[in-house]
Amino acid sequence: MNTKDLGFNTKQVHAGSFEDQFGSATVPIYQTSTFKFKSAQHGADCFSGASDGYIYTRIANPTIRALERNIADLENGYDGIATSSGMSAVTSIYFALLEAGSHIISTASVYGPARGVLEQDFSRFGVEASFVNTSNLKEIITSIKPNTKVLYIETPSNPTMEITDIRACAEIAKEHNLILVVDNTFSTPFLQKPLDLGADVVFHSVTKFINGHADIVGGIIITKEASLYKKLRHSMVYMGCNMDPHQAYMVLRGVKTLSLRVERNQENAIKVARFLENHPKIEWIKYPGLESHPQFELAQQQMNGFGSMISFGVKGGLEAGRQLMDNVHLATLAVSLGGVETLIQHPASMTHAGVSKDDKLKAGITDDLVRFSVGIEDIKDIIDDLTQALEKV
Ligand code: LCS
Repeated sequence: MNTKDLGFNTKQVHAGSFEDQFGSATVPIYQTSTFKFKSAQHGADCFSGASDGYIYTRIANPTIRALERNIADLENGYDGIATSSGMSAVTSIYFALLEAGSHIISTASVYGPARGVLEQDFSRFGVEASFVNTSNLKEIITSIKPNTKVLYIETPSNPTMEITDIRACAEIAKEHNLILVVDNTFSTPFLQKPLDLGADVVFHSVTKFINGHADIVGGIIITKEASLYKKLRHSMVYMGCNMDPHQAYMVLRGVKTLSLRVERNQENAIKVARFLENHPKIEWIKYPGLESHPQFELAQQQMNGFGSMISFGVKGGLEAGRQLMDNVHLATLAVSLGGVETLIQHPASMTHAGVSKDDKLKAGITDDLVRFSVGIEDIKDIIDDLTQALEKV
């Protein structure tokens, strides 16, 4: 179905779907590792590209292709590449776009392992990386070197909730011949479309909002045009980072309600943010939808909503934050984010534990930072839970 000119809600339900021989109303799970050729010539044609038939599930599979086309449509991109996890999307991107002697500039407070794999692993192959506060464009510009190939940003960033100006980064990237990659996991294409703002590549941990039900891990990469798509698909296929058909089916089911969930997530989030902002036991709070957020105006310009991730510190620091996390009942004390359920976690000792103490502080990941992913439950219940837990602090 051609959904290019249809609205977002229509696209999320229908984009990428196709008719099969039985008239299935949803895209079935093509649980097969390999596909039968009609003849030896057909097999050879599939491999040479003369025919576009399916060959082998690591390379492509109908269920996975339906998901890839769906999210590519939602992001206004050329095409998509689904991966086994968000991290395999990250490593496929690094593998495709970097080489020995090249340099990448990245947001300092990116998801911990996206930083760790550059520092600990890609460094062994001669790749250099600088981690800067990408919210400050001057820091990006002064970090550019003759060998810089990629500008990689996460906005809002995990877990500091800092916003980077995507359009300005696209201009910098164009001027210096860099590829601009945006991790759009926190916003989803419903709230932010990096490719429309000038990015070359956008990706997601679909584990989060896109699937939305905390029951699978996965990733997806979308490019603006064909040549980067080919490079990235090659990288995914050769590293074996493919998604599985069953995973793709689950994500296809999840994405159909993306906008409905995100609307409710963020309707609750602003109420939680205002509650915390006014609570006497809260030291500080960072949510892009609050006027107190340093980039509130930029967030309004480049996002269609502020999402549902909140970071805050409890008065009394780490110990007080621990007491809060140990006393919530409705919110689940667990990593991950972007699901229908409310989650709470402590980045310094959990998701970002692999980042050195010094680098954590430079990136703004303080010991007292508590991260809250607001779910779609009744707002009264979420706030009652926080109220009773804060009373015990
Ligand atoms: N990008 C962002 C912004 C993320 O938050 C994560 C995971 C990834 C990439 C990697 O995706 P994955 O391989 O897990 O699908 N973030 C997590 C978090 O904050 N808690 O647990 C995982």
